[in-house]
Amino acid sequence: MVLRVFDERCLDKKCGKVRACMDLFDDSFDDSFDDIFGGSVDDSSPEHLIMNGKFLHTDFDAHIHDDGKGVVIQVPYGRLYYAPHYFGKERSDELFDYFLACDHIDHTQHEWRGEQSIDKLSFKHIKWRQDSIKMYGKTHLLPRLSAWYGDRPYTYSGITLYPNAWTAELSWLNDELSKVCKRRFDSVLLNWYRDGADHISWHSDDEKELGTNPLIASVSFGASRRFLLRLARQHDVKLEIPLHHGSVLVMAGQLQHHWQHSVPKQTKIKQSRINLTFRNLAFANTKH
Ligand SMILES: O=C(O)CCC(=O)C(=O)O
Repeated sequence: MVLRVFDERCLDKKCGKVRACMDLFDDSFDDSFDDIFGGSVDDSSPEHLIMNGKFLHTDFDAHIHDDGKGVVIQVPYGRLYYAPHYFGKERSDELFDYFLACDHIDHTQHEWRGEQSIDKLSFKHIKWRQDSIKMYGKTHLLPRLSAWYGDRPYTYSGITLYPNAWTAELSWLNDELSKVCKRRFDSVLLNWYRDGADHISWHSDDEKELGTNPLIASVSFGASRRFLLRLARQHDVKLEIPLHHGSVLVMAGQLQHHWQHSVPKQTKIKQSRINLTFRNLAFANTKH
C-alpha cells in the first residue's frame, strides 16, 4: 500500500518532501482508528471527558485543568491540554467569519472547491494561499489552504512560507492562549480545510526551527474534525481527539519527537474548518 511505503520513509529520513507526498497519495482514512467519539459524546464540560481518572476510551491519565475549561492528558513522552469549547459560540462564529471574509463573496454559500485561483480573490483579513509541490515533474496542489503569520519565514515539507504581519485578531488569540500556555507565541500557521476532503497526513511538528520539545497550541473554528495521534514507533498506541468550533489543544513535552498527528479525510463533511497552530521559532535553541 502506497501509504505504508511513504510512511516508513518519512519516519526513517524525516524528509519533508516525502511528507508532502503522503498528503497526495494517502487517502487519509486510517482504518486502524475507530471513530471513537462519533459525535455522540457529551463533552459540554471537561468532566465528561474523564472516567476513573483516564481520558475517555483510553488508558491515559487525565485530570481537570485549574482553569476548569480543559483536561490535561498524560501520554508517554508528552502531555496535552484539551478544551473542547474554550471559546464561546458567539466569539468563535465571529472569528470564523473573520478568517474567511472575502470581498463580494458570501463564504457560507460559496463553492470553494470549484475555485481555481484562490490567490486572485480579495480576502479581507487573511492572505490564504494554496501551496503546491513538484513530484516527478508534475505540480500537485496540497489538499488545504494555508497562511503564515509571525516574525520569521518557516519551511516545512520543502515549502517556505514568508510571514505576514500579525493582525489584531491573531494577537488577541495569542493573548488568550498565554493564559493556558504561560507564554506568547511568535508565529502562527493557519490551515483552511474547505470541506471534509481537505486533510493533513501523518507528521510531527519537529522541524529544527521549532527547537527541542516545542509547545504547540492549536485552535479550531468551523466544522468539527477528527484529530488523530499515534506513537511514531508503535502505531497501535494512539489517541483521537475531536476538535470542535472554539476548541483549544496544546501539545507539550517531548510529544513532537515521539508522536505523529493527522486530520484524516471525512468526506461527508461539507463545511469549512479553520485551524491555527501557534508556535515559537525564536526558542529553537532553548530547552523546555
Ligand atoms: O488542522 C489541525 O488540527 C492540525 C494542523 C497540523 O497538524 C499542522 O499545522 O501541522
